[in-house]
Order: sequence, then structure tokens, then C-alpha cells
Amino acid sequence: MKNIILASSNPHKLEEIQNVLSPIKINTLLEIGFIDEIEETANTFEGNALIKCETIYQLYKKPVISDDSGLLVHYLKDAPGVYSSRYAGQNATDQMNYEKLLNNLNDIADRRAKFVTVICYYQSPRNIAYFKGELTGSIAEQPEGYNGFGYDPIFIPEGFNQTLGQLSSEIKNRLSHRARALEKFNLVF
Ligand code: ITT
Repeated sequence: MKNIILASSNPHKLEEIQNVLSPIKINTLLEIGFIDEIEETANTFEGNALIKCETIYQLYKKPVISDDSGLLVHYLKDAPGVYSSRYAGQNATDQMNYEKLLNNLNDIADRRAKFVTVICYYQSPRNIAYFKGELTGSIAEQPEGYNGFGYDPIFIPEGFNQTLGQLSSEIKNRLSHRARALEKFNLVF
């Protein structure tokens, strides 16, 4: 079985990624003893995904996978985008982030949005690949459901009338931006 380190400290991402990549053994940062925070200083998903992989590869010299993702809201000119995890401030909780977003869309009819994930697979400095996945949908009027993480309670995927917070993890893992990016990765590796 192939081993890859996942350069993420988000346990929800780990669960979703391990679910889609089940034949591959994912090593977590905790398992390899890395407990620092990786600073995400780029302004693109690709750039931040690369920073996460490079940081871990330089220390461990083993294949690394990373996920940089976010929510792009059309009316807000694609904000919060790469800043999704810190939309309401550096130490913001998921709830603080989605409440700020709902406030910024108060009385706004245009609620179009999409999730984007960029997966970076870093085998060596000469062998780096990127895989992108998107999920289009809209922002709910109020939070609903407790499944998933981040903005899931306020995001309604196209073709559904419930939020990702209400839909099951099986459904999310079939249609999500992350699942779509990982399917592309699976086709190559
Ligand atoms: P790592 O960098 O350690 O992987 P992170 O949570 O900081 O974890 P990002 O920098 O990629 O990850 O920020 C992504 C943010 O976008 C995340 O914190 C959520 O707020 C949001 N997000 C990404 N994917 C999501 C999903 O599937 N459902 C809901 N929100 C999501």
C-alpha cells in the first residue's frame, strides 16, 4: 500500500480525503510529529497548496499531498476565496466566518457561490502536480444542519434544496469540490 503524508491540520479534510483515497494510506501531520502551523502567504489556492507541501517535503523527504480550498461568493467578488478560514479574523471559528458571510449577504438576492479545492501532489521538487475541483451552488438564508465543517451549514449545492450541513457525508463525498479534485488525482496515480 502506498503511503502519502497529508499536509493538513484540518481533521475534516483528512476524513474526506481518506474516504476518497481509500487504497492509499494517508499519514497525518500528527502521526509524523509535525505540530507547527504552516503560514499560508500566497494569494492563490495553488500557491498555498504548494507552500503546505514544500514545508513538509523539505523536512521529511517523502511524497506529500495538500488541499487548499475555499468558498467564492459571486456578489462579494469571489470573497472570501483563499481567506475562507480567516474571513472573520485570524482565530475565527467556522460559525464566526459563516455568520459574517450571511451578514454581508443580508437582503441580497444574488446568492450564487462555489467551493474550490486545489490538491497538490508533491513527489519531489521536479515532480509536482495540481488537481482542481469545484462545486457550484448557493448561499442559504440561514445556517441549517450540523454535518461537515466550515461553510457547509450555509451552502446549498446545485440540484439540492438542503445545505451540505444537512446532507449526508456519503452525498458530500460523492459530489464535493474535494472529491472531484481527488477523482482527477486517482485517475493519474
Ligand atoms: P489546512 O490548511 O491545515 O489544510 P484549513 O482549514 O486552514 O486547513 P484552508 O486554508 O484550505 O484549510 O482553508 C479552507 C477553508 O475553506 C476552511 O477552513 C473552510 O472554512 C472552507 N472550506 C474548504 N472546504 C470546505 C468544505 O468542504 N466545506 C465547508 N467549508 C470548506
